[in-house]
Amino acid sequence: MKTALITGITGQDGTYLAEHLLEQGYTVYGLIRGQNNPKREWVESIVPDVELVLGDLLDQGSLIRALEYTKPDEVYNLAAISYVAFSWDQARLVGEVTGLGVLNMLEAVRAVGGCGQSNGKRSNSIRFYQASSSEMFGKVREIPQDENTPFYPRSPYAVAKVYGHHITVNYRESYNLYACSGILFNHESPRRGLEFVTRKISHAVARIKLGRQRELVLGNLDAKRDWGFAGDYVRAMHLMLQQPEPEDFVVGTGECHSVAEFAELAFACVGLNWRDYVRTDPRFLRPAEVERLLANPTKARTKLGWKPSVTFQQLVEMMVEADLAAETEKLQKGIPSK
Ligand code: NDP
Ligand code: GDR
Repeated sequence: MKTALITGITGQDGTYLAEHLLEQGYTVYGLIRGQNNPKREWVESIVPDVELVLGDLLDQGSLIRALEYTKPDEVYNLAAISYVAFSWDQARLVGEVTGLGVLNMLEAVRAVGGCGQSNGKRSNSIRFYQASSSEMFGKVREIPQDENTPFYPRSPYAVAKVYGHHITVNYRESYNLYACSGILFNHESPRRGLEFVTRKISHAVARIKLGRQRELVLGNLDAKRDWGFAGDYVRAMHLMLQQPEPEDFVVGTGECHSVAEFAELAFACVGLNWRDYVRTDPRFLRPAEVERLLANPTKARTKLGWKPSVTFQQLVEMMVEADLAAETEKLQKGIPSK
């Protein structure tokens, strides 16, 4: 019986990972921040068996206390400010949370796990997973991207993630920590935040179909992403920490599609033509864009035995169906449109 602590439990990936670990027989704790986090109830409704402990990546003492209380075998550091567009507005905060927050957690792991010198012997029993991102490849140096592709971050978020990645590798090499960086490409689901383009689209499609919204305003329709299903990606996170030695892995589908393609498919799911409803507005364009990301997930496939189970088409359908069901329920209950 193993114990895991997940930071970022209120985010998209947190509950999927918790569900997966509970299925594997783990005792699971989730780190939650704030004195009255509005997402607490939502998390408790999905994973009631997860105990929530207070903590914030910016407050190292709280991280140490969380580790002392939960005594985890594995720490999954999913917490971050993860919305790329927002990272230009509050670049310093994003640097502190998404970048230096990783250092805070690694130092807490060292302190609590009693990690010693880099003398070849691993004296810290805690295994650490860092949620790194394909955004680190940014203005890509090669296509597709794998574990050896150089980084070229294009946003304050991506710059912070590059720091998080390198400090994880550095602590592994300096202190012989069992620490892995999972370089995950975009993964989506009905639990995705509404600020991200896929969910913004599926949510709008449902509302337009039900007559609750007139149009959908987007930014760059030509951006291409390697989109997979979040439920598949959390399996890869877990597999990484089960390897004999800690390593970094790229996780993606090896297929990429444009924002326009996602919108076209999503509207088609409800029998509508996307061109009748989508318009673009420059206010959704980014100061520096990542045009195209495509994973080469060969290492994850061969070493972890990981492969995705949900296709792009199935992902779009799953998201539209979930939003349609939720919006229909709201309509039936007379919950006002917003
Ligand atoms: P979300 O944005 O949905 O969730 C982010 C989580 O971080 C939330 O639980 C949030 O809590 C928490 N958080 C934010 N600030 C702090 C803080 N100061 N202290 C503690 N917790 C904090 O992200 P996802 O679930 O989509 O992604 C999980 C991780 O994986 C993130 O690090 C993201 O950057 C990374 N990633 C995601 C990819 C994706 O496609 N989803 C791809 C590659 C990497 P609260 O609710 O309180 O704000
Ligand atoms: P991304 O996801 O930046 O890849 O980061 P997002 O869904 O925000 O954008 C994907 C692409 O769509 C374009 N786009 C729009 N994006 C948003 N959010 N809203 C719009 O209206 C819109 N119109 C077009 C964007 O310009 C972009 O090219 C996600 C996050 O989960 C990160 O935390 C994670 O690290 C990466 O995926 C991998």
